[in-house]
Amino acid sequence: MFYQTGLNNAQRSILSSYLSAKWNKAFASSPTYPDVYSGDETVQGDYDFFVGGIGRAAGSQTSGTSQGLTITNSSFLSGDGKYILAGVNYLTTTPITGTSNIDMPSGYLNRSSRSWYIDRTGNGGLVDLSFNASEIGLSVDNGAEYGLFHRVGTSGAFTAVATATMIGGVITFNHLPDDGVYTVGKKGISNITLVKTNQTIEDPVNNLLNPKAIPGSIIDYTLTVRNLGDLGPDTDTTLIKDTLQSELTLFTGDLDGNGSPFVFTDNSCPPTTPTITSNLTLDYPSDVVFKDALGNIATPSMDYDTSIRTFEITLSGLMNSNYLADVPCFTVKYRTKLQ
Ligand SMILES: [Ca+2]
Ligand SMILES: [Ca+2]
Ligand SMILES: [Ca+2]
Repeated sequence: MFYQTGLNNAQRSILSSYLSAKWNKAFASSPTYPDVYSGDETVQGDYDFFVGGIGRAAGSQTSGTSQGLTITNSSFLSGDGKYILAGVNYLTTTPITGTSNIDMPSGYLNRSSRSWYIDRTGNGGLVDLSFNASEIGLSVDNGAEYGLFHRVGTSGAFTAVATATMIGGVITFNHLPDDGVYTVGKKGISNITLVKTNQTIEDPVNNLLNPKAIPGSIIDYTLTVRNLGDLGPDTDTTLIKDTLQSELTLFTGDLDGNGSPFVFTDNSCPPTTPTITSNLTLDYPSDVVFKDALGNIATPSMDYDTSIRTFEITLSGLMNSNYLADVPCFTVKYRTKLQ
């Protein structure tokens, strides 16, 4: 191999590490030209190919690429002996492209099927890790949020360690990577809607026959909750908060036949079809907080209770998403009396 200009020591070390990984040959490591890439070792998953990166040793190399990942120095190369190199685990004319759902951290839809081993030598500072979407086979979605995924070793779930927005088809994380396997994944969005409807059940004049909303009437309210997003909210964070109109009194006794004033019905939300279960449960009384007019927590009387003005229901579980086209939904019904 011949170069038109002399290589500095950093460039020699990067080049020697690249050749050593590709051809599976150790080179005589010296203080001047050490092997600065360990991703080619079997224990790391044999990320032997397209090794490139940055480094500084009496001269520097401030950017380097590996199969759609560009590493650019930001504030990392503050002294000699510092390197960050990346490589991939394939050597084919058709590079690995597309997405995978395997070993995902929560909150993400999918990730690039391609992964890189990154080996860092030296501490402190930051670099830009830029992933080119079309080059690695991700669809271009400028403005969408992405995560940088990391794991140590060749198996197990990734952890999202940084987030960034795609701009111009490129996702750039300003981050100091540790040693390990990296890839990039797309964030999901929760889009939860709530619709409130009511039905008069009984009035003091007509009783159950065509009841009207007049003083003394019993009116049932139904809250219909759907997730139209491609991601579920975090576990135990789906919260319903409802403040009663001043003329309504909440029934706090047994409405559902199991002691709860709230009737929870899963996967029944006409006219939306097709629907799926929400994967949530309403555990009464532990999921419910009642509050009075001043916002203080109140204990319900088990009957129509004029002191209760607000309730908050934090449903248990991780709500499904409509990522697979079906809409997860549930309803919560409660009973009131009109003053
Ligand atoms: Ca090596
Ligand atoms: Ca190897
Ligand atoms: Ca290292």
